[in-house]
Amino acid sequence: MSKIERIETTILDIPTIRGHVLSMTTMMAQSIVLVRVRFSDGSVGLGEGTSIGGMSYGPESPESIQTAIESYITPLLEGRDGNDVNGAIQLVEKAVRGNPIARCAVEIALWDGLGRRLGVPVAQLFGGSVRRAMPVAWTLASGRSETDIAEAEEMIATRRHDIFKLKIGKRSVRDDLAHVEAIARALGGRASIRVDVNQAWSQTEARQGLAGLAAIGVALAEQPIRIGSLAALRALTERSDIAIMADEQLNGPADALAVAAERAADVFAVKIGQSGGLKRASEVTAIGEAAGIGLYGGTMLEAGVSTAAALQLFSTVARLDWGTELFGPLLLKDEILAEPIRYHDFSAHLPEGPGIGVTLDAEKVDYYRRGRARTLHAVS
Ligand code: MUC
Ligand code: MG
Repeated sequence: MSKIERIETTILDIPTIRGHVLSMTTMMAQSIVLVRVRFSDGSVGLGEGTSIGGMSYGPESPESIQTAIESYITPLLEGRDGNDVNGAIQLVEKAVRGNPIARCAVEIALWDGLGRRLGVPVAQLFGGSVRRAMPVAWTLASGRSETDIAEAEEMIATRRHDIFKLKIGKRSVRDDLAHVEAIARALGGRASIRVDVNQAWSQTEARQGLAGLAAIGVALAEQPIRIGSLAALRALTERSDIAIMADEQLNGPADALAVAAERAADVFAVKIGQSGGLKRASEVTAIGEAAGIGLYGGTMLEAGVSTAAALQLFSTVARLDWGTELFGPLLLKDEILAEPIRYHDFSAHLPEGPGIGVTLDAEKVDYYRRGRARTLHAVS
């Protein structure tokens, strides 16, 4: 038996390559809660959890993720059989309500440790991968149409992305439609254009906005209205000419079942963090598949560890109708993996090797560690 000996957490603060403008916040950096689970046989499992814009996107923050893990999850798991991942999930779910990102960060590390000890990728623990590469969207969110167009052109030219998600909802519907139209016209059918409103629209704004987006030729709108009323989301989905995707609305299998039962959305943004771990995210995909709802591999703008874990899971899903947006590491100014995840030919590629298939660059981790005393050298 390989026991869980110790669980360690570290917060890293890494600048983004540019301001990432969402309806509720502008991100200049991403804070990553890195988890290391140390097992009695010497093996180590890696995990990661991120929120977006502190607490502005959802109820968890980097600090709450760290506290939930250190004060509530770790005492439950230390000394337990490291191979009993399902037992750990059940124990944690019973004692820790909510906090899906914190639970997921630890669960990733447990699957990673198990895969490493068995010498198999995590995908194999979920039945095996059916694809090694997945289409990957890029989010255009500089806040300026011209900059977004230039960014998209570069992504298409370098064959990195041809699916673009535009962040809207901060400005008026009219201004947002002009912005989306400018980008769609510039790219002229060479890319799939989608939008994410991040809950910003009222029901009336959503009706107007969705009609305008359909006229422009946008393929999909993500979370147009605030979460809570499935009846309201369903009313929009029923009359919309473009696909409606549920994102913030989905916090695990029970929410997925409720959305599916109401036919409140056409597509699920499946996020391993928001779902409360790989296991529950796989159940969300199963509910979506059974209900005939389209699937999309979503992100919380995670760095390489959680992105690799998500790739492992999404590689096992039968239909990924809308591809993925697992571009998180590319939004960061620096890479914390020893070997970065590969992005080319409009796809993210599944890392090779046991567990989630990635290792850390120890120096980078140390450099971005929160609270680390940075030595400033005077320039003469
Ligand atoms: C979200 O709302 O989907 C995913 C991509 C991105 O740019 O923001 C996130 C969060
Ligand atoms: Mg979203």
